Amino acid sequence: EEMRRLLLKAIENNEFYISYQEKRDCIVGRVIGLEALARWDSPELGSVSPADFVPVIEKSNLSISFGNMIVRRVLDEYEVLSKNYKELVTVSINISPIHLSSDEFSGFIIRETLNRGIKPEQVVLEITEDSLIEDFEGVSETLYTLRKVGYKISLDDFGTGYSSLSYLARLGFDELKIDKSFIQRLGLDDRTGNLIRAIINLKDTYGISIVAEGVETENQSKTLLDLGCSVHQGFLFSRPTPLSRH
Ligand code: G
Ligand code: G
Ligand code: MN
Ligand code: NA
Repeated sequence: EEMRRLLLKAIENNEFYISYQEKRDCIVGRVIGLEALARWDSPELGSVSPADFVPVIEKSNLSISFGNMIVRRVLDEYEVLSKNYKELVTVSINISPIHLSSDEFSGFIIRETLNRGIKPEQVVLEITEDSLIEDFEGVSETLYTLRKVGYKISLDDFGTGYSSLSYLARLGFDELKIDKSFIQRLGLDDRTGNLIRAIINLKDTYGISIVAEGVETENQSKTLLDLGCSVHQGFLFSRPTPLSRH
């Protein structure tokens, strides 16, 4: 269809840019990471949200070329960033299920990272549960390889799938991001608080760090701190913005 044709052209003509959102440790009081979020400025359609174009990419066989392009762009920008920042922050990249499960993925990202002199330890790969459903064996092997090299693996949108806990037990993760839908219900009912507390308890069981995303109010931030979650991401602290403004 039309959007597919425009996306193909957009990948060729570089119509994308990257916005970065800060991830803040509220106890230490500093930014510890940046999440890269793709943005598309289409000459024909104007600015299109990834919530709208990423699904079309996935359905159009463009996941790998798009994903590779994003990885290269983010690592190029990170190479510059890490020279300017005195305190090094990590960079998080959203990896689509199709991209992650392609045979070339681990070789590709390792090469692109090391070629730029970037340490894999500084790179966080955000994946969703969907990645694990199709080809669990293949993806878990890829994740094992990547973690051994030093990459941090983050399970994004945690709580929105239906079998997250079994994946946590079977795979090694470094980070878990509580989906913003839970954060938005915080304080509105008791259940949500209890659920978030249970998620935060996984920190010790699995030795992972817990990130709350979609934190918009001081109240949410304070409640999360009381519950034992100190790493927050959301509009309260940072709107996604291009690197030149970080
Ligand atoms: O940035 P937010 O604007 O609206 O993003 C909407 C959705 O698009 C989120 O689920 C986010 O994870 C996803 N997304 C944003 N950037 C990328 C990207 O570079 N790659 C992939 N696969 N998904 C992305
Ligand atoms: O799926 P993923 O978690 O990667 O997507 C992050 C999405 O959340 C992006 O669309 C980003 O723009 C959005 N986002 C980030 N912070 C906030 C926030 O505080 N509130 C809301 N509503 N959305 C947010
Ligand atoms: Mn994400
Ligand atoms: Na998320």
